[in-house]
Amino acid sequence: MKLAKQLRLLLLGAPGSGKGTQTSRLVKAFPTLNSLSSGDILRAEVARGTPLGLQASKLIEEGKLVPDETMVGVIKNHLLENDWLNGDSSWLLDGFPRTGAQAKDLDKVLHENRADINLVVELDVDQKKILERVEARWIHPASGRVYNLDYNPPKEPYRDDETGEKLEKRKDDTAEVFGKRLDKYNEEISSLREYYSKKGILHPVAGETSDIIFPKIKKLIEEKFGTASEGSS
Ligand code: G5P
Ligand code: MG
Repeated sequence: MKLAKQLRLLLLGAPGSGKGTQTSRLVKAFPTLNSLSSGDILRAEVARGTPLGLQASKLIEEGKLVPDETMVGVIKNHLLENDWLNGDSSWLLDGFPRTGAQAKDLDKVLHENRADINLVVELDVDQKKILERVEARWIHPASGRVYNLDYNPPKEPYRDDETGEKLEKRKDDTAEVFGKRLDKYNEEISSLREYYSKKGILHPVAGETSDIIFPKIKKLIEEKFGTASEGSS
């Protein structure tokens, strides 16, 4: 489906709430929508052993946040490199911003480029249920594709559906680190909620599973941004 207006969307949600899962489904449903995941970007830097990767790897493994200034610079560079820092592109950010300071700094950069955020979706999932999700998660690091042994298992056990490459566990998907990540999320989310609800663009979307949440987000986007059939202007 083609969007009638450019969409610049933030996906907020606790660790394991399904941000990555919704991102994959949304980019499939709306092919002009691009996506950036701050966690995937950082994990790629860790895998490449870059200076940022070295800095981030310890923080990620301890369930701590990478400093705001570093993160804002990373996302800004990715938007620039992809030529998305303008009013003509549609994209969604998964996992960024996650502090009030990141949100304000991002807005400054976007506003200067006439690319203000126009929708923020907060995934509202029962936090008691998500530890078991991340314990059963396996990822394909090169693409960011996410699997779950119970919910969406790979076609071949522990192998990526598209490349056949081996899947890996994330080092921060242990009960101990997950607890720290969740605490950090709960500490930061109220300032983000307040910030975006004052702007009138925050939409919490609740559901027990990602299958229930996805059609609600899709409908919200269709209502607010309209759709045009492929090929029409
Ligand atoms: P990340 O990578 O952004 P988190 O903690 O925010 O990590 P995470 O863990 O990636 O978020 P998610 O993307 O919200 O979770 O969830 P997901 O992967 O889609 O789903 C989780 C699992 O559940 C998967 O196995 C999926 O298949 C399954 N699943 C989905 N839906 C359902 C369902 O309905 N039912 C069931 N049973 N299963 C389901 O950030 C990692 C680290 O990077 C740093 C931080 O250190 C952070 O901890 N970082 C930043 N630091 C500072 N600022 C930032 N902006 C940063 N961004 C990242
Ligand atoms: Mg994710």
